[in-house]
Amino acid sequence: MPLTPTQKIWMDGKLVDWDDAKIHVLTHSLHYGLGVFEGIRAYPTSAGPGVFRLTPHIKRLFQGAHILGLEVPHDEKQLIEAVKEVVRESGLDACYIRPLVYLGYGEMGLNPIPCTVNVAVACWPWGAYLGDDGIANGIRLKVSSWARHDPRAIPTAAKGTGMYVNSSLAKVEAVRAGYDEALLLTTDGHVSEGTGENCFVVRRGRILTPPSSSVGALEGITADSIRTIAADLGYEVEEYPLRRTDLYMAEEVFLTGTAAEVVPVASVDDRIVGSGEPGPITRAVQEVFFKAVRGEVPEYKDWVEHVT
Ligand code: PPE
Repeated sequence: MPLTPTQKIWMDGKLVDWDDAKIHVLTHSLHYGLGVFEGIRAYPTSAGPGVFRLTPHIKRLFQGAHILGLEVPHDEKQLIEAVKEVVRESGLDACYIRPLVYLGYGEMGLNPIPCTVNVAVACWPWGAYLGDDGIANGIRLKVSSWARHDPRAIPTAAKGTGMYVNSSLAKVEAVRAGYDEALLLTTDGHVSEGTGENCFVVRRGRILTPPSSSVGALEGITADSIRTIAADLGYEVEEYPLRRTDLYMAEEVFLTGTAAEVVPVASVDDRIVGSGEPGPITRAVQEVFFKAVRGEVPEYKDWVEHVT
């Protein structure tokens, strides 16, 4: 999706003009993929732009850096402020925010220990990641021929930059075959996650989701919000080791993520899910979610962190 520039990007403590936010071609992370990032959204609220669950996103960024052995030269508070500053400067009330921790210029070779750690925070307007029609009517999902990373090979609990080679391979395969999104299985055939989304399945009225830790899925912050919303609506969400055929037999399937938000799945591998229309549970959680992000649900007001 093409980028629409905004005013400023925060780089290592300073705001720089969008066009000046440049790095050297010998930047370490560009070659070896060792870095960590976040995806966060701001939504319009009655009190100006509100960043959805900003603190948990920044905490996960630091956790990921810790897992990958990267020492971030700022603290959580500074990066929370950096996000707010970038959103304020943009003048936007809805945007996608991308903090990035990467290894900078000055060293080469696989040992990252001597490298400098740099941090950038950018934001830009980003519409529905899987399309407005996807959110309204559901997407076509394809189980990928690529397996999800084995957590013994790469730490899937970190949102590491280089790990997204796996997601991009799956995404390209699905899109070229005419689908909207790919769903990755573990090497032993359990449902893991989408290329950038967690997966939920409704079977016999129960909401099931794979246990993140054992299937190499990211512990999604949107998924966490959906679990709370579902529980408050009276649905129990159970962690369950789902198989591919559980997707085929499901009454409803939906994906969650910051970029994707909450997206119904209309079909999996060309098999219609339920009636083919977004199901009642998907609709119910979607409705509350889109109100919550705008600060319109009193119980979830704390999820919205204002920038002024
Ligand atoms: N799994 C993966 C692999 C993933 O990348 C994301 C977020 C999630 C699950 C959901 O996590 P959360 O956003 O906390 O609910 N993917 C981000 C990057 C997408 C991109 O295209 O870039 C995102 O949604 O911002």
